[in-house]
Amino acid sequence: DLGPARTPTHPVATAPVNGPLFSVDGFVKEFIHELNTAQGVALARSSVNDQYLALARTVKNYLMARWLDTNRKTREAKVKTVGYLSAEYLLGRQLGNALLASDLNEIADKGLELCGLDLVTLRNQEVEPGLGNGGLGRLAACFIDSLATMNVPCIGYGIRYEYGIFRQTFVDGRQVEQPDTWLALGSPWEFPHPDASVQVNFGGHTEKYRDADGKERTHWLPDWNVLGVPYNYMVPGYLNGRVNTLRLWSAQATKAFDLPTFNAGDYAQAVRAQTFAENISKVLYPEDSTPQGKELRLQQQYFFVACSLRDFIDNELEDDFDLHHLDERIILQLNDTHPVIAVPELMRILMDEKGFDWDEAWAVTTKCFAYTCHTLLPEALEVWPTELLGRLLPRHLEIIYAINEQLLEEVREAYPGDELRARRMSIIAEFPERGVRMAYLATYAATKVNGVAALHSQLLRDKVLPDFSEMWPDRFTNVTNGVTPRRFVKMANPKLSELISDTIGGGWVTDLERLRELEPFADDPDFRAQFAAAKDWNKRRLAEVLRKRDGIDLPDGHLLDVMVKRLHEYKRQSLKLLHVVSLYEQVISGKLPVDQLTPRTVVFGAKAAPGYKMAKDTIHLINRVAATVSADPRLEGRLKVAFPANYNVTLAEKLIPAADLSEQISLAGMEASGTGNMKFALNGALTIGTDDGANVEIRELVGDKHFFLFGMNEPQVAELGAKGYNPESYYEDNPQLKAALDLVLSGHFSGGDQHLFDAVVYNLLNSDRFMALADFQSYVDAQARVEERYADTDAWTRSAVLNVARSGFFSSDRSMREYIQRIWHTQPMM
Ligand code: CR1
Repeated sequence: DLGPARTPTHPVATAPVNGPLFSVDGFVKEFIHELNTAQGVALARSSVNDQYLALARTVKNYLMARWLDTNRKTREAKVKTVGYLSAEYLLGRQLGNALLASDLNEIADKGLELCGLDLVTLRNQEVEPGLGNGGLGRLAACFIDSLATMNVPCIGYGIRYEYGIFRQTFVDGRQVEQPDTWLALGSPWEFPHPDASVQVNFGGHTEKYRDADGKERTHWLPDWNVLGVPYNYMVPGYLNGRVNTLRLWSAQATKAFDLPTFNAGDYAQAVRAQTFAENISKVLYPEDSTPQGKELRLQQQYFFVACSLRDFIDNELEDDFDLHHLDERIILQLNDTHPVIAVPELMRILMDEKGFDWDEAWAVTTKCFAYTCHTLLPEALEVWPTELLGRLLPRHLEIIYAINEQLLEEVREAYPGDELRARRMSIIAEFPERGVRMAYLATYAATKVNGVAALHSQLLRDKVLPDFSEMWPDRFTNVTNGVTPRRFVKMANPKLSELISDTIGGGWVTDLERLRELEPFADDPDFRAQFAAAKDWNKRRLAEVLRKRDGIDLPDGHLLDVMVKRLHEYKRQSLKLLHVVSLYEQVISGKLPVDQLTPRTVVFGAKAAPGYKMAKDTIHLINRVAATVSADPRLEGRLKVAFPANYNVTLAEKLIPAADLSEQISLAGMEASGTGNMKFALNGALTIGTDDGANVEIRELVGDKHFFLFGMNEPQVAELGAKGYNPESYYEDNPQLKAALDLVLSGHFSGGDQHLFDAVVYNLLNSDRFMALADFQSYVDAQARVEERYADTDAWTRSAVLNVARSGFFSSDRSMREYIQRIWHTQPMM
């Protein structure tokens, strides 16, 4: 039975084995001890950073005994572990989550007060580890939280980037990237283990030889290598005593410097190799949903995957473990194609190092991997040029060729004479250059392939991998994404959480479907009033944050309309912007009396990949519109646009609970799932959205009446595309749309410069790949329905309550349960 983890009630004044005392006094003692001995300062002389670090270490000390205990028990039980392989973990701040998981909030609050300190201030000192770009990285963080909470053994494997996702600043409205120095003020959450470093090889060539039995074998003779140093992080379950491990790898040179060169006095040259090696884990590639086919990126991918496999086989398994049964001890989940090089790496280890023959190695390998695809954009599927892959990993390329031969043989056997099909399915692409299609390799090797929402998984089968799904229909499955209710409801929305727990008890935190029990309260005016009060509190809290952080004033009593996600054309921030410009244009041209506008503040949050010109131009335009609209006295108190810089997990935790309206407006068939959409619904925002990704399931669950649907659905998009889409005709035929675009073209938002935003506007008029203009009218109409509902406060709040009550499905605990049952076949530990 994989029922949700139950909440144990532990007495508050006992100590875990070898841990500090669960009492305010015990806590204070531990905190002061950390301050004095680890920070080397007295309380009276300590900085906020000293205090934060000491607090983090104190909380860690409470979790420590449980962590060691978890590791010991898991090792002893020899159970199957989930090896989650992900190039990204967008963790968010650690302190709040650790306090929550260990039930220390109250004790810490009181203890710090006794020291004359304030917990909130210390929490705000933490710089979040932004080791991911967006949805994919945040999903990984939610999944490992759920597994720990559900008592499932898991090791998260990834890269300890020295610089995470860039810090976004705006200069004259344009995005300027700053390095993310998240380690600069100390990193109390990590445990480096240089003693457990592993070596990773690159380059060189291969040679054939005969082993003792006369069998032909292959030998890889690499020509350079680096060390991978593991850094362990705690992944605490919620109040259940389990602490899993996240193991991130940092690259180091095998030799600090070249001694002869150093002795000869050329110091810069002597450390060159070191710099080169350390570059591998230096920085996260800031691309989201589009691959960066750069050599360093492939080095990163192989680096962390090679470290992780080596680590698991050498350090997590018994010395005499028979690797023929590897699948009984691990299932390696491939989070998108980034870690797919693990497939030939495991084949290489088994054959070249452990003496398996091909069939044996393949039989094991195909049982150990499962693959999640996170995209539908064809250009987002990684294809590594064989030239590059062969130069960096010659042995792996050989193995990939051999895998491909076997695949094509199977295809030709299943579909004799269908040579076109064989060519379509080949792992090796021939155009525009010879390359390895990593998604095909993953699909062929994996036990299961899943998409991340029902619609996405369907389109994956029908459009991205149709030949594979025809040949192996049972391999394909769907697991709709989820989000952790601990961080995104309990922690981010304390007022709503309190109200929910007071109403239905606290069990919902680990059993989110229980939110259903709130449904009847949607009709209870008392409950609605408290619900609305929590929303107001969240808005005030946000206002304070934005004032301090960005100097932005949030007006009172506005509909808070929020679009936060990466800047991408397919997500259509430009459509939201056209709506804003249109409202504004109608007022200043006198077509719409300003008092007929619903008072509304539109908040954007979005980073653009530094090399993505159209995205950056869109950010510039949003900022110019925001400045113009917000400064125009004619709109005062009625329409405001805010674009706080550097949207990240920390800001999301403040923004999402405050939102009234959630913008999920991608072109249907483009957003694989979305997870922000789930967080908004769970925090009582209503969604305006297309029939795309997980929106489809949100709408089904919360009900049509409580979701503002607009736009074409996926078949209609396909039909319009096939017929030939002409965006300009929408401009010509729709005066409201025309007026909005003309206002941008007139230079109104660019100080009279009529060409500043040509790239954005003419892209919409001439190409508009994501059909924003086609959906414009429908979007505007849906926004009118939003305003109508919002005018009826009771009706709005009722819908908001029902959104919360009916969104329990979107817990990542549920996602994990589905992976466990249908893909991993692992067991929770008791
Ligand atoms: C998708 O765009 C999805 C997340 C998590 C993103 C988004 O719709 O919710 O993955 N894909 O599954 C992505 O980042 C690299 O691709």
